[in-house]
Amino acid sequence: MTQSFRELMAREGPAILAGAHNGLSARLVEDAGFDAVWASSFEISAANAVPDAGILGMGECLPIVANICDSAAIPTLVDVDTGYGNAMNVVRLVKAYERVGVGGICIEDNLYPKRCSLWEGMERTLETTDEMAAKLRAAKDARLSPDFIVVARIEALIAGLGQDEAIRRAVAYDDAGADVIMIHSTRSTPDEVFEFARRWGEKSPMLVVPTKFKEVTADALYDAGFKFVVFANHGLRGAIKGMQDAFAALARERKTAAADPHIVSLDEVYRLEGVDTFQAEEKKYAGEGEED
Ligand code: SPV
Ligand code: MG
Repeated sequence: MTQSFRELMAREGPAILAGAHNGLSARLVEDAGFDAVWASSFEISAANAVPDAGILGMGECLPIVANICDSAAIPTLVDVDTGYGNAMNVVRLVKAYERVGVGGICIEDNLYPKRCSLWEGMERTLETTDEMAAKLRAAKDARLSPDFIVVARIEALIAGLGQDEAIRRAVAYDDAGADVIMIHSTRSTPDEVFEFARRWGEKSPMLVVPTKFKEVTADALYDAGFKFVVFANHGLRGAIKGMQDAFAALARERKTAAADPHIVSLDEVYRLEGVDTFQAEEKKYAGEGEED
């Protein structure tokens, strides 16, 4: 089992992450054979029925992230949006997240409070390069383990600022100590992330989230220079569809058997939540502590 993002970086081939929003979804990410968990702000927001717009604070996300780390044996990269404030907020965040087992964080150069990058037709003003660089330096100084990685996420293409600005920011973030550069795009083809990758070369590893450019494979992205590929929100969207289908069948047919085509067995739930281990431990410790 891979324990850290550094180990993943040292390996050949793409490292593929999938999004999670709680312990159960993180376990499903691991079960499906992905290399690491992406603790997605999009998923965590949606799972709490609020928009991905910096509504949830770090204090609300921390226990969710701790549960994610506890539930999967693969590393977790946490999408921390803008870091919930300035460099000082980032210092506190890194200390708190590293303590609960997080393997790395991804900080984006949106202004706090951010607006979901996937929303269309938005005016976008980015964080200054200096302020973002300060957050990255703060994150690197605050981490305890050299294995903890800091990903710098560039929103310049989404903000319409062009490739030159994206590269200028990448250079600044790399100089500030970022371990990985994420270039984000909401185009329907990967052309602009490919162009960025060509210009960036092998200066430092790159990460990409191909939500909108759906047809490109992880292998094609790797061949274009991306080490990390994140399937960010598909587990949650699948879960919503599964719940909608199950609830619709129940509401329509008014009997529990109606849900059967849309749900897993109770045994599968028991497996995922670790009932076997629980029962073995219960047996082992049964009677302990009782008075003679
Ligand atoms: C997330 O999964 O929360 C991300 C990726 O940040 S995106 O939704 O594309 O911004
Ligand atoms: Mg996010």
